Amino acid sequence: MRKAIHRRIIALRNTVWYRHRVAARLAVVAVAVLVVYVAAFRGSPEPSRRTRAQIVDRVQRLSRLNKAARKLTDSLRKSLAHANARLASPPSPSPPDDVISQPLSQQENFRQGVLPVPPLPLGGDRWDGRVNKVGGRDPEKLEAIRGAFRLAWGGYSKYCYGEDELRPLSRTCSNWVHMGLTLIDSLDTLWIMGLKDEFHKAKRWVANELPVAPNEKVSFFESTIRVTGGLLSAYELSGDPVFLEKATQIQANLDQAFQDTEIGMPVSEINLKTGEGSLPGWTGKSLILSEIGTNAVEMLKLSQHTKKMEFANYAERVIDFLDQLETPVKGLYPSLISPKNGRPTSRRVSFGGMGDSWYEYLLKSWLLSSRQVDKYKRMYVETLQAIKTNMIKKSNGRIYLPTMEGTFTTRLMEHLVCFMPGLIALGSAEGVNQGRSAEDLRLAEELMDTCVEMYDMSESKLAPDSVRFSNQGMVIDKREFRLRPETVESLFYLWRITHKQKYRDAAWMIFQAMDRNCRVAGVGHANVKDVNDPSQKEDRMESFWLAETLKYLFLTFEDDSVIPLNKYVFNTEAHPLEKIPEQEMQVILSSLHGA
Ligand code: DMJ
Repeated sequence: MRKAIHRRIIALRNTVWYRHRVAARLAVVAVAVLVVYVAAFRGSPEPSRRTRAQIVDRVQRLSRLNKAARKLTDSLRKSLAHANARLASPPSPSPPDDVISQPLSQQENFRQGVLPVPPLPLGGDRWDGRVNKVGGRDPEKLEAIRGAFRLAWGGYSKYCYGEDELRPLSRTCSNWVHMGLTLIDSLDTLWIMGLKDEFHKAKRWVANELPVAPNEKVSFFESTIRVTGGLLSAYELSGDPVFLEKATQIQANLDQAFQDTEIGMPVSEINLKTGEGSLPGWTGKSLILSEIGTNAVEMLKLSQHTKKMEFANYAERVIDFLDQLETPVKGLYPSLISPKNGRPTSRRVSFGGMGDSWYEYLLKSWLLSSRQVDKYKRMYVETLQAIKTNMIKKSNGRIYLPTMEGTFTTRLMEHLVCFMPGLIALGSAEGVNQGRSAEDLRLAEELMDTCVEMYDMSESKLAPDSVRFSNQGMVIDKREFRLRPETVESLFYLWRITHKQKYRDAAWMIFQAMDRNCRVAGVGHANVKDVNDPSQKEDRMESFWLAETLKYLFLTFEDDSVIPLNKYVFNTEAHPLEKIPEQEMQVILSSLHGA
């Protein structure tokens, strides 16, 4: 009896459970049908009048939509999983094949004492002050900059391969150095950007077609920094001796320029075949400071690699001559000098045109010599001191470095001067001015702000070639933008030295303005005639656009270990050259000083 009652209870429970389960299922199905129904007829004015065929059609469409949504969800889920995995273990920075890179430990050395990095700026930081601890690469920006380079290189290759420069608007070519200037100037950029095929093709041109003694008058200065500098850098990066061979022949021909003045300084222009030299009429046949004084980096390198000491000898001759020149302020040199008696023929002092790279090479020769030549360091520090006490001016809260005429400072500053923030920052990171590194870095950063402001002030966000400072602040002087590198060069140094994000941000803003306003579709980039009306272009793309501007921009977004600053010195045309090892430098020095 008890058993029977128990069985009855079980049966009843099962029935209830079953009924409830069925009811629950039925309820789920009913709700689903309701949802589909509501979805299908949402927005329909009169659902009751729909035909059966319409309903079937709507249900089919909904099921298709459902499938697509499922696919989308799946792919989103996959991307999310991928992104999470990447976040969990970020890829180590990997430079493209063939790029010169150093192990991270060297980068650490730079920070930890081989190059004593000064304390970060103590004040005056008007930007956001974010500091990145590591200078990893930014692949997206690198690709954009490489794209701009490819465009310009492509246009040059298509229309002017082996000639000096491309005129991008008319798609014609110009020659003034007669040695394939853009090709030579671009060699190391091709290498650094990993454009191997283009590099090897260009190397064949150098080996087979580069003229080393064209029967033309060429600029001693421009050929030294662009052609010799470019070939030397290509030699060191690739190790191919053909580059060194050509650089040696060309510089030997250029050095005939030293024979043509009474005081033994090089003339402006020299015919590489006949050795005939000349001086420019517009200077009243005077020598230009930057033209005679910018060759120590290339000459020391040539002597190191060829063991021929006449190159280093010429450089030493120039430096000694300028070192003993009597000037009103120690460390500031006249822009023009008589080739007959070596006296100043102008009282103009400038860190822009006619002066700039002479000062640059004082610090860079010292660094290149692995700090072996005190004279270079002393002269650089004298210059830095003179700038601080005699030249830096302030206008509306911004500092600037104007040109001086005698003892008067003008209110003009050229874009060319904007390499100075980078140079001063480099000297500060290297501790050239003992005990004053932080002060120097602050000066560099403030001047950098002014140079960036020169871009920010115009409608196109391109900088004019020069600005004037009035009581109202900075105004445009020369309206054109010439694809010049100086500001992005300095941003590169300041980024590498401080890792403040603001420097990369500024470089990116400037790159975008350059590419947007100067691009000539399918051909390259052209100068802009008026930074407030960039539609007006000049038919010119100078070789430094590929050699310097795009290279510095690229390196700003590369990892610090690509062309690391503790190993390389950039010549004034942005050609990286390895610091000369101490022992090899001693060989050069003992030969120079007859020991
Ligand atoms: C470059 O050829 C070099 O940087 C040179 O020292 C001065 N200026 C131009 C680019 O503006």
